[in-house]
Amino acid sequence: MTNELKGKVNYSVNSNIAILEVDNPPVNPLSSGVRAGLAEFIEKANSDESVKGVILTGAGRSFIAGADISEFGKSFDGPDLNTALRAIEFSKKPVLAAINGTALGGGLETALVCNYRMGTNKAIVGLPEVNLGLLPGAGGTQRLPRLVGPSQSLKMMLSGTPLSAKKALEQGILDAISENSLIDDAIAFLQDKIDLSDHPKVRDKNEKLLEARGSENVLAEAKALAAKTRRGQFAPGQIIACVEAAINEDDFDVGLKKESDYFLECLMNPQREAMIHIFFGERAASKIADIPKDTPLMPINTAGIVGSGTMGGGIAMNLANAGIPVLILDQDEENLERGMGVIEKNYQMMVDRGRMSQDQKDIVMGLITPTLSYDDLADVDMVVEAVYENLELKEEIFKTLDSVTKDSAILASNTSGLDIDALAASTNRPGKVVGTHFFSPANVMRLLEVVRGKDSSDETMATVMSLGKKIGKAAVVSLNAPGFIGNRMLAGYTYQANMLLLEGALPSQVDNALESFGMSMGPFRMLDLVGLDLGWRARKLANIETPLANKISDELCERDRFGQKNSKGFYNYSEGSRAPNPAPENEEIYKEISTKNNIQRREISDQEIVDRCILALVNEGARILEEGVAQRSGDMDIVYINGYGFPIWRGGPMFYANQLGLEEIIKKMDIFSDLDKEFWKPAPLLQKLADQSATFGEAPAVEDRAELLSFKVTNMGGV
Ligand code: 3H9
Repeated sequence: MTNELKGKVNYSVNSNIAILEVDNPPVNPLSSGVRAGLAEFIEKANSDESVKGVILTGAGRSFIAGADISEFGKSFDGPDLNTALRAIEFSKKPVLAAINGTALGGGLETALVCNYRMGTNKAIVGLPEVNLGLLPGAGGTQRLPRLVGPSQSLKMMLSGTPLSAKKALEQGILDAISENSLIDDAIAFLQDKIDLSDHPKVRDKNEKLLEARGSENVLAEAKALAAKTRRGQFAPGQIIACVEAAINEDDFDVGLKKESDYFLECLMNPQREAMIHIFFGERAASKIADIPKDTPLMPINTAGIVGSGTMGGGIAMNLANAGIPVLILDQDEENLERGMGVIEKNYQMMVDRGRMSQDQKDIVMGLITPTLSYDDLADVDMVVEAVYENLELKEEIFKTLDSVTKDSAILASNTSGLDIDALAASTNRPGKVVGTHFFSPANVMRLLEVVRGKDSSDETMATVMSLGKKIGKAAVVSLNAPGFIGNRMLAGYTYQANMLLLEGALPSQVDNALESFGMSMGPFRMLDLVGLDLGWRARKLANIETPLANKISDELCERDRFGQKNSKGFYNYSEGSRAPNPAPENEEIYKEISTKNNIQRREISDQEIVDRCILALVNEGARILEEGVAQRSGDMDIVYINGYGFPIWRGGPMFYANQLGLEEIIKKMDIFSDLDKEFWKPAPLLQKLADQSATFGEAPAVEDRAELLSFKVTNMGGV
């Protein structure tokens, strides 16, 4: 085996069975050395007279995590995957896949060319390629429908959601589950089969496909599912076309060839690059540049939540779902009861929809304990304060928490913008104070901004980032600066959306243009959902003059139009429905405000709407990057995709800007500067990178940025 190849396969023989162990830590992707090793050692096993069968397994915690994602879009070394898999499928001796952990994508496809499959009860199998803008291109679209039927296989491939070992056994993907030593059980299983004259091959199982032939239902249902859950994405249609070929082609290899052609089309599609950027971006975001990888983590075995409202309840569910016992505290008994009721109702909804069993619900509910007393928090490892946004109140709570909890406990604030350093200053443990900005509903939204105060210790940051991963969040670090990352970028986006209304567009045009671009919800539907009255009330309370862009929403509030909560805002809503209907009665308001402010109304193109709103995100993103508030441009992509409904297949706003070209962005901004010179001034970093024909990915490392731009990274004092 040559040294340049990545990963390897270990070969040994036990009781006349050759054992091929994929060894490519940490998760055993099918890199060049693995493909070469599989081809070489299957050949070796076949040519060794004493060997009667072959077991294929993985070293460490994973079986095989799929193709090596870092190879896509590049030239690669060694044999291609399908050559290696063909060697396994046509092995003269029976092959059993002993699935010791995750078998995903090409990993499951490798198992599907084996004659038999056995898993441990921790095994997980799935075809998640759709999440990378791809389809299972190593036979998965042809073999999985043969085992589980086309309908179930389409559900698996379009959702990308893996199955547990138990479910995989029920579905016929696994032949057996090992309860003891996997390799011993696998050897015994194979010994039993060795004398059979023939060993099953998935490619020969046609019954389930023939049953579906001639019926349009399966494909129509899949198309409806893809339209609903994967709007704008290219790969789902290709997956459906592959399964259609599996159903209708008599010759397995013709279906396989079609799969290969459709795979290539996905590979060449820009969505693939964008979605793989997000895959690696999410993993990069979890690392903090200046914190050593081996920083010790503090164990979080128990947690407390202060505040049993919507956010507190959602955060409690996150922790309980990850098996962490939570005490949820509220000082008002009625609130607490109501909060527990909401949590129970949310879980019940999951049971009713088949997403959770009654037993699982009982377990998670058993992990959430309500309390009215701070004293009960004495022994928890971490507390997340989740009361409403009021600095004095939060400071009071932090003081109390500091006095009642053990010294080692981490104190986190769920805030969308308050100063973490001020909260830290109200305690005697500033190193253990951190911001955890969850997004609503916290039990659903994946984004978690972890806010690093000036004193937050390495251990605290590393522990909270690791907890974020444990509870299934996409965690991104933000410095403690006004608006953190997401909301600071959002301000310019909604500003432009509002200005577009004053210049002649209607809410439905702005929303439709941005939804066609791929945003999950246009800005006015979003504002109606959040409630227009929050900002209006805050401005009134603080006696702040309404900025131009907020004049429309303030005027709507003056007329009792608060958004969905009272069925009228930018849109009208029928009783009990969230579907927006036009509100022609508002048009006079837009026109009046335009006239009062000397704004000429005109026809506005959809392209201008998209450019102005999205480039506003990009320009603010560039400032956030140069100030070091975000560590890397990809972090902002993760924020926007997981917290603000930006389409994953466009790779996030900063990746989108790179694709468009930063010079092009500057040109467009230059045209818009006729409308508003100040707003459209390019961020210095954006200008600099555009001048160098570079991308945001090439921005200087966070520690070098300040010097480069003569910008002092000290302005992190919060709001
Ligand atoms: C495919 O198979 C196409 C075929 O159908 C057709 C081919 C012709 N490749 O996530 P983690 C890295 S497409 C390369 O933190 P976990 C990852 O970047 C593939 N690298 O661990 C990270 O690196 P770093 C279909 C990979 O325990 C490190 O491993 N398969 C790959 O939380 C640890 O990863 C998938 O989509 C890979 N395939 O989760 C599965 N996978 O330490 C993708 C991981 O430098 N993988 N890395 O940041 C996963 O979903 C999770 O990694 C897994 C483990 C659940 C396996």
